Amino acid sequence: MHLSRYFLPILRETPKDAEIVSHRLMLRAGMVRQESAGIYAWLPFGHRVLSKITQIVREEQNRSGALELLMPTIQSADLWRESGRYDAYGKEMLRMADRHERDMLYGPTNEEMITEIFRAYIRSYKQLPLNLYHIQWKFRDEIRPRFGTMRSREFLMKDAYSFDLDQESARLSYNKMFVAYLRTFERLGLKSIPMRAESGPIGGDMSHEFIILASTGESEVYCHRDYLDFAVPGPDTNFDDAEALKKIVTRWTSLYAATSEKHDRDAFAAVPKDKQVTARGIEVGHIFYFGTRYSEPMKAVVAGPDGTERPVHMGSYGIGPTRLAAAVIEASHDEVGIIWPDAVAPFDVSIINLRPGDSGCDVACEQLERALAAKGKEALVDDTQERPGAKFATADLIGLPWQIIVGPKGLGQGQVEVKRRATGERSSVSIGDAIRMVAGG
Ligand code: 5CA
Repeated sequence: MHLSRYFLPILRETPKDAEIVSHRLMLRAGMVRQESAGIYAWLPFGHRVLSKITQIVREEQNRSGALELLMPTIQSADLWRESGRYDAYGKEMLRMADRHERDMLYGPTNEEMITEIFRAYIRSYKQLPLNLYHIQWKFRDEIRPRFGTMRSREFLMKDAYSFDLDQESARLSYNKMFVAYLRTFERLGLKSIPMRAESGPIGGDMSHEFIILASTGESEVYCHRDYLDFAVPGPDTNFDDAEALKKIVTRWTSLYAATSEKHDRDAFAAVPKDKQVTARGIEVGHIFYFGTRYSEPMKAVVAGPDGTERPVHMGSYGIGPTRLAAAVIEASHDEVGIIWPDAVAPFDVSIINLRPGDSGCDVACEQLERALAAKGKEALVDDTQERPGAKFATADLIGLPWQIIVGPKGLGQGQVEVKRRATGERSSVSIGDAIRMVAGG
């Protein structure tokens, strides 16, 4: 991709009304544009990041056995009257009427709709367990949307819903999602810690928030330092092995970790002083088991092995991809810009042409771009007429993992300069070596 033909509206000035660094950088790097309070358009550069995030989320959901579908954003109020949540939800719900004066709403979440789909088709325990998810826009009319896409009114959510015959099998579904979440956040380059969260009417410990530590996080969190060094289960994890999953979850819940709502001062005081971490955190995922909270009022029942019908046991599992884009930046930036982890980088490398129009530089850039593409690496070639200083500033701001700087002087000696964005390390190498460094092998 050539920058002269791309749409990357860089802002040189720091936007005044953006309070946190990720919001400032997302605006400056031309990733998003605010269209109304808490409502954002994702511009091409930001959209690439969002697509990479949702793809990783999707792959890990699929790996755990969940099935993707797509439910609409607009829902009927009658569905929510069945569960009793239509009146209870309050002003956060965006309500509207269609031309026939039927009450409709823009979905803030989908428990009711998925329960309706389930009850239409599933009758027997033999069709369980089932976990259905979608990645769809939600709307919550937050009083104070802030921090850009971190807490917005319209946001993307991956929400999964599990269905099981009883509490014991629901626990296995819960554990599958728990492990899938650990893997998802690690692949995004984030260290997440599952923390006990409010579990609602069912009680027990069946609700966890997945928290990323970051100084700008909205929640105050307390945890054992050892969690930061725990190894995350690998891609070979067997999601059909109930015992193995239970072991992983037990280990990841064995030490103290709680948000302020669940904080227990005495239990935390028992953690050795040098292991106590008090920090701020960003909630990037939240998983719940809520048993028959929806299946009972909405009559989603299945016949068990003895033929008697009973309400199905459910859980729901949310991840916020639009919040994650901001969280990744909070966790990975420096004073001059974003530092994308390889897995979510919108392109793999900036190729900076210091003298567009110079045939040597143009040919070398083309050669690099093509050779890297053949190895599956995407380049953004800065072929604009900006000064070198401005090009370097742009490359650092947009934070692609690698930079290859191509100028007439270096080329005269058969060399280009390669810079790793995260460390600032630079080396002058041949074009062949530059390709090997960026593409590996
Ligand atoms: N029905 C459940 C689980 S599917 C649910 O709605 N859970 S939630 O409210 O915790 O939201 C799930 C995830 O969506 C959160 O962990 C967060 O990552 C994301 N999220 C929630 N509210 C917002 C918001 N206002 N802006 C951006 N992301 C949000």
